[in-house]
Amino acid sequence: MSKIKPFQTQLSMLLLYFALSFTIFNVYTKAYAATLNLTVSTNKVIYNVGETVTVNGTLTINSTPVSDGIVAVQVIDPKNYLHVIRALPIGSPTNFVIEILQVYLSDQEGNPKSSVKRGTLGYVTIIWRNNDNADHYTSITLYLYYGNNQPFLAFVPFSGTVRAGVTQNMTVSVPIPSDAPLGAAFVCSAAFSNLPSNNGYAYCPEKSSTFTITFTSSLSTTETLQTQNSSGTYSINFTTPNRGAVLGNYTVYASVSYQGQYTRKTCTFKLILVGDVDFDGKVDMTDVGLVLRAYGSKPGDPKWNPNCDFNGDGKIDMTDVGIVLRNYGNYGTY
Ligand SMILES: [Ca+2]
Ligand SMILES: [Ca+2]
Repeated sequence: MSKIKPFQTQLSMLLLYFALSFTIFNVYTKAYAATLNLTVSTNKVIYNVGETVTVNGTLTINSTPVSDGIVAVQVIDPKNYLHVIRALPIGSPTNFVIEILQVYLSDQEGNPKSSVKRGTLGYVTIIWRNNDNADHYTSITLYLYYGNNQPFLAFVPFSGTVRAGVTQNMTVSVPIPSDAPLGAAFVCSAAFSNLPSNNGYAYCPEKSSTFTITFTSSLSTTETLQTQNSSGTYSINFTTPNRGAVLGNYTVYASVSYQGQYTRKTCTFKLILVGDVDFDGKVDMTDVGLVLRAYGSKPGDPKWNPNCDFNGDGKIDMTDVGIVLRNYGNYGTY
């Protein structure tokens, strides 16, 4: 028995050494090297009008998926207008400094409504609260999109200081386009320290509700929706309209404030009008004519027009004619 003891002592010393160094290492990484890592990307770099853009990314701290974060995602169109603004829960975040309590379609006085006629002015009421015992500068956002996933309105109806413990509400008008698709639509609101493009972050996950865009007045129910994302990842998507989109380079911002650290990442994508040979913003008979004129040509030929080679295979053939015909009638603005 006594012969084994030195070995046991050595072993326990060794274990103690490992335990100590492991603890010191952990303290060290927590205090000095907690690396917050946010990624953002789109599933494609170039989209044709009518395609769906998917933005996704990950949020980790020390390579571990975050289970209680909020990622802000903002998309700016080529004319620098707000296109999409979201605040996505990563896992199950709690304890929000500023919180959206409700957002819903309403009348001008803030009474809930379930439907609005297209081509008229609708109203949206937002209620938010400062849960903290300090004042906070806040930007409240509104983002509306159709049931077909096309964004149609994104703006900041309120920016200012929200006093400690105070609940505020606001009713704002939202023009419903006369060409709006009938049926379900969605309104979404979140509270930010500032927009991600201005180095801000989301205070809370968004709240959203659904309403109906009608041809004439009718009734339907309004339900509140809550976005869910699993730990460490987020994803949103939106569809670009094939008629009336702003063409060019879009910028996507993603930001997060987590455990005292702030990080922001950006990526870009381009929206193009496939089939628009003369770049006048519409695919019409002129473009079909230009493709037919260049038909059968390859680089170097007098008839060759690189703008007509939509699939980039170095020849203008039936495939390119098919592409211009398939996109016929689409339009957008450069
Ligand atoms: Ca054209
Ligand atoms: Ca071709």
